Amino acid sequence: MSEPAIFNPARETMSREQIEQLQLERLQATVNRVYRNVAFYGRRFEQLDLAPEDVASLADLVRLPLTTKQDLRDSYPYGMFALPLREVVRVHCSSGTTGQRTVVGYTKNDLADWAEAVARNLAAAGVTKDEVVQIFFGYGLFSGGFGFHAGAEALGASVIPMSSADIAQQIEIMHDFRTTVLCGTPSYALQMAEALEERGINPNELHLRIGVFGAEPWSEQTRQEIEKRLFLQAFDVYGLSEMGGPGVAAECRERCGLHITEDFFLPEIVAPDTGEPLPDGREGELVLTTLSKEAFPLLRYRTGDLTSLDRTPCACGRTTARMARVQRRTDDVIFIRGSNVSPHDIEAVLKQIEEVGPRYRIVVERRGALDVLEVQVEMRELPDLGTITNLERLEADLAERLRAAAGMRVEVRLLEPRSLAEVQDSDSQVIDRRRL
Ligand code: DLL
Repeated sequence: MSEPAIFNPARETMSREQIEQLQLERLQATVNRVYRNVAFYGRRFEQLDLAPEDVASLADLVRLPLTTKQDLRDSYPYGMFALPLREVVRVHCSSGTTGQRTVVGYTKNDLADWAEAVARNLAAAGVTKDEVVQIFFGYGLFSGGFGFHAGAEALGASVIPMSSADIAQQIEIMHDFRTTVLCGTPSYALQMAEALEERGINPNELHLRIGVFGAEPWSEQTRQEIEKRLFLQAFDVYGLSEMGGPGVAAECRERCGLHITEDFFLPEIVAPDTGEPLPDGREGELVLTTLSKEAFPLLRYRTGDLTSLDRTPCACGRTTARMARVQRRTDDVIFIRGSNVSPHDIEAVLKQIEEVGPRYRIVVERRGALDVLEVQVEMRELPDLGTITNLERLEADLAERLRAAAGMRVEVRLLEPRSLAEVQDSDSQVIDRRRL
């Protein structure tokens, strides 16, 4: 077996001055590109009375406009692309909701950079070309499967593109093909561990060594549980579709924060309420600027993820900034079955139906091996006893509309009028009963 190595030492072990010089050059190029080619940014620069030449140092970053998810939604589908579609060779979308997708484009160069970034992430976890890598992130509009696929191939590993095949198949392949590395969501990894136990398969019979898990928050306790039950070492990997997908940051074998691929992404932390920059070590909202993207460059994108930065060198030899593991968001996005569901989208559906409201609750539960999303909503009036069929019809109609909005089956529970009256406005509408 070859020793785990730094995939691109020239990029991952630069001095702070070198990193910052490269970031400044790339930031200036990006600013020029979006100013000229993306109408949204052209307008923002005008409003702020800002010209691309005003970015003379990294300290000028804070003068640039922030970009929000809503800005991306408003420009659906291609409004934020900086190049004509002719140059775009791939698109992916943010996962989950079908109503409010955001679309991300890639040029050939963007795809090559993406593969490099994920290859670095995998190498940081100790993955080498000798590994058999089973990828159970979904392949499709979601960026996870394709991103890991390209990264693992760039590393030279042997890739098994399982995508979201069922657990029985995953286990059969893992066993027969002697899989050594698993890549997927931690929640699905836990379900695999349970399935192994149910089938009486001892993980000793498998060849697993390393798990690279992400796309949703998971705790240290979950990590320990997965490691104990699958006989592997588990590493956290972070990304988001707006930045192209996975490849933004990942843990090395020291597991003391996630190394950011800083030549591709410029990180900042801001106060979620005011947008004011916060110093290293302070927790706040992660804001990212793309530094190499051709098709879909973004300035100061508000990720909604809460974390902190550490720019001190790491014992692994990498000098790139590290971010703390993301455990919370600034909003109530629910991570369920590999998708992200926003309570806003649920609420938008409920508001369209006059018989229900105003108060509602979203309850997430684990039932057997399945995570279930239930929407409990008050009825405006108590229906007559004779209208059971109408009630059933209402429930079915609501379930169908919510399924379309959430991109998955949603259970509906109609509640008596005012039964949620005691719920305070400040209370979260989301009750997550799963063990995270
Ligand atoms: O989840 C991209 C990805 C694929 C990342 C595979 C890692 C591995 P989205 O569907 O756009 O993209 O979801 C992005 O998921 O803003 C975080 O809130 C959350 N998230 C992603 N990774 C982690 C993680 C992909 N390791 C959103 N820990 C992000 C906690 C994570 N949250």
